[in-house]
Amino acid sequence: MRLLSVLLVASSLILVACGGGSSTPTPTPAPAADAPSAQEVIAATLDVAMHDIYFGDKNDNIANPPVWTVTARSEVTLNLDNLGGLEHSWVVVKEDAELPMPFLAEDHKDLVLWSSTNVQAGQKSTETFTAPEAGKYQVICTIAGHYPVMQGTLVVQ
Ligand SMILES: [Cu+2]
Repeated sequence: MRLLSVLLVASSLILVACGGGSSTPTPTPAPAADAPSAQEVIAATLDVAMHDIYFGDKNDNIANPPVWTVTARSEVTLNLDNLGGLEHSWVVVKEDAELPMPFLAEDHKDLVLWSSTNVQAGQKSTETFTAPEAGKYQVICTIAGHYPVMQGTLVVQ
């Protein structure tokens, strides 16, 4: 008997809830005039130090490649700072590419997704590119002999 009354109370509550919901339909909010477009891109800035011959702070790019993280399809501003005495580049390799050794820039253009200019010794270069789809991409310096000791990872989220 007690169970029945609990059920009756519960079902009447459900009825009230349903009745209230159907009599007051949820209003559809009008779209705001300044709503961001679906095409809006997120800007990101990567600061990359180049040395002879490694990226970042330590000459251990093979064991411990520096990781740069950006958002998929965002506009990336890349600030390259060549602190070395040789020229260097920052080149994103296609996701599924297997890199040959030695890597020769002229012979292996088909493996490249995006390439910076070659930054001369002691120079800086600011460049922009659109981040690819989400994934993990190898980044290498394509100056002859610099890969594999000069490399990093671009993580796109
Ligand atoms: Cu290099």
